[in-house]
Amino acid sequence: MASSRVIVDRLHEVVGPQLIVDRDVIASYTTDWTGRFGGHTVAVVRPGSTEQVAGVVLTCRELGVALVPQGGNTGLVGGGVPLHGEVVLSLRRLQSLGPIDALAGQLTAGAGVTLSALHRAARAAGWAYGVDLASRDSATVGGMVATNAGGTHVLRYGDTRAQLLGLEAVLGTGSVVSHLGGLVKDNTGYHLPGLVCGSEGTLAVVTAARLRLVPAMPFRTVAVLAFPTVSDALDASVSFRRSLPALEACELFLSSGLELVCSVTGMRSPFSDPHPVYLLVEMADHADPTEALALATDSIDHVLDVVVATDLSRRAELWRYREAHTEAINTLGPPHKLDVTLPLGSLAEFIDRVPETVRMIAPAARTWLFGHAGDGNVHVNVSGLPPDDDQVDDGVLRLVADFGGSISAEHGIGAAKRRWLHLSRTADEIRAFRTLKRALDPDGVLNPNALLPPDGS
Ligand code: 2HG
Ligand code: ZN
Repeated sequence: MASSRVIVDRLHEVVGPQLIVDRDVIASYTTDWTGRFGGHTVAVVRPGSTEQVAGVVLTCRELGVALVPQGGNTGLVGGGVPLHGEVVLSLRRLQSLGPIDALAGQLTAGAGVTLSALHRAARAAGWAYGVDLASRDSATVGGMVATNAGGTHVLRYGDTRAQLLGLEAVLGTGSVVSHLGGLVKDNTGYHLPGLVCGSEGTLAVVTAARLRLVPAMPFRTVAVLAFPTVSDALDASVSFRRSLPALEACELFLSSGLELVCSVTGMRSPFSDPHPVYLLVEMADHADPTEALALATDSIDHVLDVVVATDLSRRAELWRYREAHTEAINTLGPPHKLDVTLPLGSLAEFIDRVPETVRMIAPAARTWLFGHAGDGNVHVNVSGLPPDDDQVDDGVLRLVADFGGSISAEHGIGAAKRRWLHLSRTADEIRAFRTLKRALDPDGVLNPNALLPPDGS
């Protein structure tokens, strides 16, 4: 491999002053959002065009140095930070936001466009974008495509892959593949967007995406319902999904999580008395959905209490009880994050059993459970563990596999879970992954620490 001096000089030829070596500036690119994963890098490069991205990939390939593509650095599994000296390829400057095709309801967005900017652009044109998540102000289109981001609206609009009509990306060979026409029906061979989406930067660097938009819904109602048990809350979630076509989100959290959120944010609980389990439900429609939600709620058993909001600021407050879990848990130190999906029939039992599974392995650790009840995705967060001790991760992920679940619902495998990939994928599947990796990134330049288990394991 070339020396640091040569790497810096050669990359400088490609991106000029957009090469960062200043240690203080670099620090924000080398540690992930949780603080659990981080390393060092020779340089951060911030190309301003697809050609420059290709130039960076080609240069790294030629010099035998690996790179880590990075968007808003909101990843939670160590997949977007350099762990062993890789070059950081920041895509944040790819900010182009094309015009909205009002006939098709589509737009092309550069990899560096944030989710909030995408929402604003869609809204201004009378449309909406179907994916939403708490890190919307920092998460970027490129990162969301690379990780197939899910979020809170998956049960209505699907994940990022379901919005993706086309892609521009730089392969590990340095060649640019671009298919951004946005034709909804287009059976002309392999679906590269679908393949690159969720590949966590291991096959290609996403530079732009063609995205479908969804109709904007002028009326919105959010409610938080309280239940005595997880099972009751999940039964309610099934009933809402069956009876409310305008259901946009159905999110679960527990009394301990709400208490922590309130103590960290200074918010007051929405209820005068604490309850064991909460379900946040959001409806969005062309007419006011409040009545439909009230009727559906009346037919549900074991509702202990309910608060409803229709105006924007109160709705945002109710959402904050759920969305602030991540930052509240982080105040306790870097958590271990196990983002998993269970078959809906096993979700309640899994949630009941996880705290005990953790306690058996690490009696002093604390388990936090919350997530997207509507699609079976629960976020198991464990605080009070040393960053490198992964016995709890092992115990919980094996429990997930025993229940027929997936070890990653939406955050990806990253560096955090690669050694457990076999719990969710067969040996033949992993071999096929490696074959694809070799074909599109023959020299292993792209994101070597993410997704695929180390060779030989
Ligand atoms: C969420 O649903 C995010 O809020 C983050 O996926 C989950 O912090 C987490 O574990
Ligand atoms: Zn989530």
